[in-house]
Amino acid sequence: MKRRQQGVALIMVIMVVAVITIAVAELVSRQQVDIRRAGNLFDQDRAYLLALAGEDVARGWLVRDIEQNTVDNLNEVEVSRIPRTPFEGGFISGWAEDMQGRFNLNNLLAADGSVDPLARKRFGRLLRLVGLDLSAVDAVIDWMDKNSDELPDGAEDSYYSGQGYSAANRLFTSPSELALVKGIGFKGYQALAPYVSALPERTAINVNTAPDLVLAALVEGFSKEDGEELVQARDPEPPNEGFSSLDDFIVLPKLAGTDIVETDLDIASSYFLVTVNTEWGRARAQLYSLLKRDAAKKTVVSVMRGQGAY
Ligand SMILES: [Ca+2]
Ligand SMILES: [Ca+2]
Repeated sequence: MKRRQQGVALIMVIMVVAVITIAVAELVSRQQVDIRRAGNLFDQDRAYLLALAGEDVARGWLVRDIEQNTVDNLNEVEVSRIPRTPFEGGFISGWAEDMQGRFNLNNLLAADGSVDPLARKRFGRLLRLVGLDLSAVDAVIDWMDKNSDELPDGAEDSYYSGQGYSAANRLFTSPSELALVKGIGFKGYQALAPYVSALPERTAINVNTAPDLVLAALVEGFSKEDGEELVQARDPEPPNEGFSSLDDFIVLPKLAGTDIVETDLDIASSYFLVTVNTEWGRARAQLYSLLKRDAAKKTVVSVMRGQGAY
């Protein structure tokens, strides 16, 4: 009897020890998960802060640039590129893009809300150059204008409510909104994406940084090949320093006898999109920052930041 009781007591002791061992093991493993999680969060924070530091570097570069010259060209944009470089204990890479080398969607409306005829013409040509239908211009304007009156080929809430959303009826905050617009859609947006921007005010197109299709869209009847010829005339060989005056562009033989006008064209820019990629420990971050440079005050501010897509 006594021996039996001893046996039971021994089994109970073994069970208690087992339970304690399991509990401790679980506690330790949970603690390790917590430590790792905290470490990941710390790494993510550092990666993001490092990306913000990259944005600061870009701001400094833009200020130095405006102190040195009043022209912006592709050579400057190229030299601003930072390859993957160790920085403050992590890695950083980044580049700037001139957002005024693109067609600013928000130029389609004048300050008083009326349609800008020149911008409308240029955007219509750009649509055709990327293979979209000209009729989508009306839909893009309806998307932005405050009213709900449909233009002939346009679309307002009566159309979009069937898609489950409404027209923005305000200026574009991101070109990606184009994916929602009638006649454009996601594929159309992808085709237009390298050539359009959505800046918070009306801007000129910088002919020094504009790619072939944006230049071709400035002239009635011009094809992609004509645009390529303009790029070739601007930057015959590296360094691609472009034109030092807008006149030098306008007087190109290629443009003689065309309907080109100087309105809303320039050789300098105020808006740049900076993309910064960083790594810290196990974390990575990508930051997009739309920077606005004030040439007179020599200041640069971030007007929009994002971690998804511009
Ligand atoms: Ca410059
Ligand atoms: Ca509208």
